[in-house]
Amino acid sequence: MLQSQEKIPMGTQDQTSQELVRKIQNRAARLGVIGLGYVGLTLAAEMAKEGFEVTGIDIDRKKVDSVNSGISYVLDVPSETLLPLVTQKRIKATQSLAAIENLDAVSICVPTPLRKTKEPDLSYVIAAAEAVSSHLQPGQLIVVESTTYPGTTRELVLPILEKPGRQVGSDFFLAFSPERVDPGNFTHTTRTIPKIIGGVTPQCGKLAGLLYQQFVEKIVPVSSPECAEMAKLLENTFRNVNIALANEMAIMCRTFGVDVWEVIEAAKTKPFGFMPFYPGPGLGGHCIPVDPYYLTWKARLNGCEPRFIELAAQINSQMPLFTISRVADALNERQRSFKGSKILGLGVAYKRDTSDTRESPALEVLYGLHQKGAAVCYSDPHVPTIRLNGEKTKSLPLDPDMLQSMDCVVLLTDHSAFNYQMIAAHSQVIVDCRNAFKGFPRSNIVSL
Ligand code: SAJ
Repeated sequence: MLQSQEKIPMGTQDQTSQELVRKIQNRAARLGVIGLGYVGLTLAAEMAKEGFEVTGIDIDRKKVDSVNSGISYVLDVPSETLLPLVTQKRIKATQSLAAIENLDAVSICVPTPLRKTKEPDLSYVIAAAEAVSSHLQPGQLIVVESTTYPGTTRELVLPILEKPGRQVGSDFFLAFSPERVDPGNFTHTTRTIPKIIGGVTPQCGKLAGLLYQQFVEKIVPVSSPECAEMAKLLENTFRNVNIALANEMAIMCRTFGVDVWEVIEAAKTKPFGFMPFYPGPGLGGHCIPVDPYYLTWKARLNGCEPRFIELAAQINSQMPLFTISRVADALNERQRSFKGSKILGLGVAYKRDTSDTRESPALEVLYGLHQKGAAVCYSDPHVPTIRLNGEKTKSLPLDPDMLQSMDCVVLLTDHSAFNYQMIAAHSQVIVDCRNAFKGFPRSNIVSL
């Protein structure tokens, strides 16, 4: 049971709110999560661990069946945690949107990707809002968690829910609370990461805060959903532009003949006013490269021109090409060209110790090397197969002979599982995009 932090004062409560407050406080509230990805399933598990009965709703039959079998497909929710919650009937999953009618609160955790035009794709949020609207019951609390531009909750979701003459703040309650899951981060979890909550009305915010404080250690109430939406975009845009700065430093250090990693380690010794970010082969994942475009798209609609954020995106997106140029330098030193060279990519996931390859810059580097005529292969202990220029390609096991047969090895994602000693000992030359070979003899290491 969570230690009760300062309770959210509920103020004057109408009958509907009082009923919901009572159900939340005695764990009788039936909770729902729409979208059982790495955010939704993790959230459902935290709710269930606190004693709530949770219904997960997803369009993907495989996810629904896997959850109902107690088999997890999300790194942060081990099956050993999920199975007992399912057998105790604390969690169940369904594809049926009608299940919403039997719930007291619903959290929407669906993807917010980009279209090919780099514009926001809110089709999943709209579909979820429409599903909720067609099954909405009096007094239900709806919380949107999907990362999106400021105004989405009030301008897009609210009208869908109010459509048939319902009134927010009395007939139903609506808030925005950004997900902040960092996949694979077992230090900061859904339970321990402070949760920002902005209600469309004060009562909406209080009810959402009361619900979430049952299974999240710290609630951060803000005055509006727009503030909550903007805070999340600030967090991730901050990360994006600082990574771009690290990448630009890498490009500049190359021209000065200075090791950018040594520069960053030195700068890190400043005990205040500095926060280290690191260069890499580019920006991957479905958040950091994506979220700033939600902000810039909305800003332009409001007449702002976010040049700084746009420039950061340009710098980050040129890093795969910069990485390829470093491979060219490494081959050139050995009188080799791309054509006729065998190149091994180490790590294709978008970041360390994950199997997720969405927006992975490593794939862009491998595609680019292939286009230049190199014979390209890869090894990633977390990613068994990828499509490389339309061909299904398998991850290769690493061994000394295989490494020695490669003209160049490119370390793209620094998984913990790699045997760095063996790789360094048996590779002709390594282009190290992640400073993974820090401290190794430099004779066959080429840094980004
Ligand atoms: N990266 C760099 N240099 C860095 C840090 C990251 O090149 O110094 C790259 C990574 O290799 C990766 C990409 O940026 O390709 C994104 O990295 P990430 O660590 O931000 O990973 P995400 O996107 O899975 O998780 C982030 C969260 N990460 C952290 O706060 C550490 C957080 O920003 C959000 O909670 C989450 O996205 C989200 O869902 O919004």
